[in-house]
Amino acid sequence: MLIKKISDITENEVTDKSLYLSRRDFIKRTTLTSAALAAGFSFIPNAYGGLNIVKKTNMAIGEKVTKEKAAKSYNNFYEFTTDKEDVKKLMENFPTDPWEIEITGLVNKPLKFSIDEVKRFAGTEERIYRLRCVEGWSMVIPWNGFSLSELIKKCEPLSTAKYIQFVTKLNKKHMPGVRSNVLDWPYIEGLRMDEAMNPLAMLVFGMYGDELPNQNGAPVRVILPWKYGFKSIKSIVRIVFTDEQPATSWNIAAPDEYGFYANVNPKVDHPRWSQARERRIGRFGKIDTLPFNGYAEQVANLYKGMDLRRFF
Ligand SMILES: Nc1nc2c(c(=O)[nH]1)N[C@H]1C(S)=C(S)[C@@H](COP(=O)(O)O)O[C@H]1N2
Ligand SMILES: [Mo]
Repeated sequence: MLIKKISDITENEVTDKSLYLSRRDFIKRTTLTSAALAAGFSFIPNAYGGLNIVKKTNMAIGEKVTKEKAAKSYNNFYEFTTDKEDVKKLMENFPTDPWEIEITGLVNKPLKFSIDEVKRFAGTEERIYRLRCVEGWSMVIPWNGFSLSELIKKCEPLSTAKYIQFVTKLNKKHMPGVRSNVLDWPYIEGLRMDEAMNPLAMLVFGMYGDELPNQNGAPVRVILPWKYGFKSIKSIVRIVFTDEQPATSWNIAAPDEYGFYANVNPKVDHPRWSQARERRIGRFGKIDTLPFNGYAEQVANLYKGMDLRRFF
């Protein structure tokens, strides 16, 4: 068997089911064996960090992963505060257990799942993705979870379901930020169904091999690496399948500044600042922003024939 380094694993393999299965078995066995040897145990419940990772994909090849500490202490979570460095502390007592995700709207069976049930829908992967905030900074983060499509398939959406809406928990007692009217609460986001089904779209419950910290959206969020960070909604409690384009918090707040699509696009500036370059957290200077944040090959076809200036 040919053993590839993580850096050799290409994006194509996100969709390659046969490779996925063999790699999954392979990684499971090797991590167990080497970990077992190192620890001197015959039984290792979790092979890596707190999560059992069965597949690794690097979608930011050649780039340094952002320091874990930085990724976990510089956060946008407006329900708590607009100060990125204060989110973590303000969320210390945010209750995330028990937690249910409710699926409603245009589905065969409206369902409720606990987080533990959701985690068993597919093998937990690690995917290194760039995350580009609309404010002009970015990080490279190893996320843990699996394709959002795995959850969608479980819900059997009707053929009339053309969009999917996500809703963040609203907990007034624990969320001091919702006293401000900077956004409409709860925080809501949405995707077109084909965007949500794209293999890059990820349902995330961990990062750096461990459970998602509160400040990064515990217990479950989505990560959409080709879109500006505000689309990657945190701490989700409800998913609604609809036949109409759903409203989104940032679009309601400032429709001229934040569109529904929010695909990373260096050629379309935000009305108040350029989007051509970005500041990678932990690096000096700025780097060029890439169309679709570098994931054009995987997602550009979703927007064929669309005027990306109009549908920003
Ligand atoms: N519910 C909710 N989700 C949210 C936000 C928020 O304020 N509330 N901020 C978004 C923005 S602007 C960004 S850049 C990312 C930041 O994710 P991170 O803190 O894990 O890096 O989360 C997004 N998801
Ligand atoms: Mo952001």
